[in-house]
Amino acid sequence: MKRLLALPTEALAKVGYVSLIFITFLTSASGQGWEANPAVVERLSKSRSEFNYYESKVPKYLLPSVLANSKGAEIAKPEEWTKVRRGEVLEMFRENVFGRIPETPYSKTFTVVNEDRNAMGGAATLKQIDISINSDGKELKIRLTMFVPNNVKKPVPLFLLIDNRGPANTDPTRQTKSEFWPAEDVVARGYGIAVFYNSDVDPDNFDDFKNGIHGVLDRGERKPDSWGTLSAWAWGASRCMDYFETDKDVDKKKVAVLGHSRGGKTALWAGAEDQRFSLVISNESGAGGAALARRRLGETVARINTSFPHWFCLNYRKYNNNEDAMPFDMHMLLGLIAPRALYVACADEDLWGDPKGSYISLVNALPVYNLLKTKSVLPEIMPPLNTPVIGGKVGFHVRDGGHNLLLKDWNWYMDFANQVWK
Ligand code: GTR
Repeated sequence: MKRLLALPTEALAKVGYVSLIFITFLTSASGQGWEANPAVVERLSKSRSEFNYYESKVPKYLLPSVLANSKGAEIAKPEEWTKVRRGEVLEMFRENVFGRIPETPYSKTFTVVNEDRNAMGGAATLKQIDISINSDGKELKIRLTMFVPNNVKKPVPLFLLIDNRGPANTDPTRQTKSEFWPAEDVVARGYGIAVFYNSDVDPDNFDDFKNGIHGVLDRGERKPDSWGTLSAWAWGASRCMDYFETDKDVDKKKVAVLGHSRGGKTALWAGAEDQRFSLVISNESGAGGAALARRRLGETVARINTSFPHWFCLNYRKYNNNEDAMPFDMHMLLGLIAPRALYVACADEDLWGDPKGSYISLVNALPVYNLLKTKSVLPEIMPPLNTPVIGGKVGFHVRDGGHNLLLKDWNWYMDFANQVWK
């Protein structure tokens, strides 16, 4: 088990991180928290021998401080974060990881194409909305599907899923049901639930950015910081939020954005770019999401940029096999969600997504929460398997089993929402 300690500047100066004030230094300690199952470590190591799954082989690393400003000074006042530092960190992620959204003007319309007040046997109202984006004669349509519980006070808090698994998981007729989007269970707890299909916004393959929203909004040559596909999906989540702002059934102060895996990375970026989301949920987001890149456990920066060349901006490739040169790490992406609610979840057998690296990342985002006076504390030792931990505005769990989004995860998210939205 690891402990988290902060060390002062001198140590950083030695390795050239002169502008950084605090680091996280990992030392050994013992505890009762979650540890990777050695049999799973063995199995995964055999199947992907070029990647590291052993905790003992995680290299030593230094984390940049989320609270040090560009001149190296540690900020101490909430307004220094909200007025200066937050913008600097956001820019770092735009410039180096997800890319910048183009400023091309567009128009937008919402069309309710179907409304059924008697869905789910009368328990909910189904609404299907086409969000149409138009620019220079080109059009993109995002199909938003949502259920709002009928027998509760309006407006309702709502969960928006970024669906990366296809419409089969989100059947509006409810003939096919899936734990990935458990609409009946969410409605039964008094929440609204919504979904859009990520490929409506941008197809999930390398098409040289010709299709989807890139085909509609991109102009001229691509630049090293032009937006990638994850950024496009996050932008799509914001267009759904635009719609919620017009729907009297939805409590716009209580909208959660949630995604699994590549959708989890996207949910984090959507929450960073768009502060209207008051709760952000990252389900097994791993590399390019909640997991610290510097640990190089499971999926690495080089691997993700190679397997998925369309996900990030070109600049992210500067950090292929070069993680220690990053002026940021993923704890700083999590810090961008503060002071809003944030839940990070992992799965026991999903070591590709580095559960421990995701927890350490979350712990290292907490200085922002505490600076912003939203007291949020997590134990240094990871919580045991299937034991959610909530510390103020942040939550975390490691669920048993493999890489998936299940009802068990959703139930813990709703428990968390009950607390942070009460
Ligand atoms: C994997 C990828 C992960 C994760 C996952 C998913 O192949 O390496 O980063 O995004 O796909 O989205 O299911």
